[in-house]
Amino acid sequence: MASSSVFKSTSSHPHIKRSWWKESTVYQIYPASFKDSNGDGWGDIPGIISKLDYIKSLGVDIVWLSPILKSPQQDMGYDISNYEDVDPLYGNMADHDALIKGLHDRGMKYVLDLVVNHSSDQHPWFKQSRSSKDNPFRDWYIWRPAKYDEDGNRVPPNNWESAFSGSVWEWDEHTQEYYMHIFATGQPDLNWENPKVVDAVHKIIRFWLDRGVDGFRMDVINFISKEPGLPDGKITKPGFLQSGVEHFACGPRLHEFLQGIGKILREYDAFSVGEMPGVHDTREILKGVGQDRGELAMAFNFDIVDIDHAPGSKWLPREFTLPKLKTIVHKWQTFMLENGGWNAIYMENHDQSRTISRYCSDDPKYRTKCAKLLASHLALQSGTLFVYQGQEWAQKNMPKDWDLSHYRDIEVINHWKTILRDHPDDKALQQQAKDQYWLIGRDNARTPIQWNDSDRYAGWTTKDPARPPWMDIHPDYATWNAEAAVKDPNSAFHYWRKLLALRKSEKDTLVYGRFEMLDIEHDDVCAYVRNSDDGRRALVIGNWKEKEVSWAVPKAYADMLKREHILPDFKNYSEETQISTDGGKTTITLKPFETIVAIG
Ligand code: TEU
Repeated sequence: MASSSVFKSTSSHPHIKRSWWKESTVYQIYPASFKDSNGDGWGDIPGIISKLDYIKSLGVDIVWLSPILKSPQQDMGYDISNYEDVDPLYGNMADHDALIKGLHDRGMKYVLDLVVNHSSDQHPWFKQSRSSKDNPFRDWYIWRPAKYDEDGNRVPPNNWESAFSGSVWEWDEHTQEYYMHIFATGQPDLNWENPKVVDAVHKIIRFWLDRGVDGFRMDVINFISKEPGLPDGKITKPGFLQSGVEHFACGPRLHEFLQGIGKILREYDAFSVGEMPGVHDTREILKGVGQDRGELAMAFNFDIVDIDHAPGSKWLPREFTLPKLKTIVHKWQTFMLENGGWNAIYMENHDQSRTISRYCSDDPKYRTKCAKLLASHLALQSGTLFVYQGQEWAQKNMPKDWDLSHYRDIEVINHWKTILRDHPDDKALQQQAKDQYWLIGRDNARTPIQWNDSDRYAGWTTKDPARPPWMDIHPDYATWNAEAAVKDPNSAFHYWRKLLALRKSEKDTLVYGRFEMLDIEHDDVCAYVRNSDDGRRALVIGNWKEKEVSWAVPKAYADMLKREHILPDFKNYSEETQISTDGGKTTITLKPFETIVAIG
């Protein structure tokens, strides 16, 4: 880490090409939890259509839906059994066409979640593949014979650990081989070494682009190329199973495959964002998102969302510190701007918990203040901005006192079974796991959207629904809901709305401008500066702690704290911010979770 207190990006960065998708804000919807229009207890496409004006009023440009295609829902639709049809849970193709039209009529674009590292085990391809070793579809998936230990016991082909259930290898009695599934047993990995699989995926991409889809979010797209030979993962923990991610994240043919996809996307000027877990090397990600690479437009990296758990184990806590976060933000902001790449900037999604609970405070006293602090922190960085459903009105994590009966996620449910099996008497470990499920578990992002206080289901479903919501409604819905936020001019909703407008009006500075992280070692304050090529600057300062903090403002930026530069819309306290200058030194004293933005 550099020793100076001011991290300057290098003097100039390559001319960053301008694109509509760089200046856009994406709103992510988790369809199962967004709005239930028919009272079956499950969100659906007509429910989303009923809220398009609400979404438009926030000022977003693109809507990304988590999967709505045919699926047995073992992993909430990330296990697809028909890539060219909508699951009846969500509606039908006519509903989907109506959604696309509804978005286009409102000047918004639509992004589909493309899950092609794996399919569902209920997909006809896999049913064929597992039927016999000489079936034409056998090689569409990754099958391997068993190995045997010195005692003649059958063992899996390697030691890779699945994200959801033990080994990545599932034994198939019928054909006496294992098949690979990096995720659930119902999510067999497709074999991208087979050109027929590549052709089939290209056909799916064209099918949806021709149907009016404007682009794709690509699920774990950096997993599609595995290292030949599928070697054992390095030993980093006791026992047989090891991560192995070094052998399946960003494998040797990834960029060849991405260039094949990129060629099709370019024909349609389509949007693309790749999800790239398990890789923290900026240069590797740049190969996928460099503006002249012809692969993807941008990628989600996992440095920030992996910050508060141990490497390789989501359920072993690791201390979150602000300097760690600032180092990561600095790394990705400066690197991509200086190297012609592009960031997807996000902090929440359907796999991550609610940021006000995770990093700041969701106490009613600070809930909106923290939501605004985090909104300014994220929205004023360079990159394409992603806002997740509920984040715009300060949704928080599930109640801490909710027991595991409220959790639905296969990841938590399977992990808890493992804990009880392997550590039946270790109450401390069991409590640590439950604490981590609450802090960072995916269920926190999946509680039904609280629309209003009209009934016990927060207006999420119909009156007297045939079935209750598939997940419990957060009990604070009467006070905290989308409609109350829209009515309240001081809500996080309107703060986000104004931030998105500011990004557009100040795009030279906020979207394309250079980035400088200030005072990266400071434990409590995160402050950064944006600089446009013509010298217009933005200064974003936030106190991330529940205490008053005084911070020495670097001389080069003290003048930006003059009253005329501070934007009143982006303060989260009504009182004037305390700024003092003594002997040429400027100090700002920030109340708990106070943030300010200055531009000039
Ligand atoms: O997630 C893949 C992924 O690596 C991380 O999000 C994380 O490993 C996962 O949430 C388990 O901790 C994508 C989807 O976003 C996720 O919802 C799916 O479960 C997963 O792929 C499999 O398709």
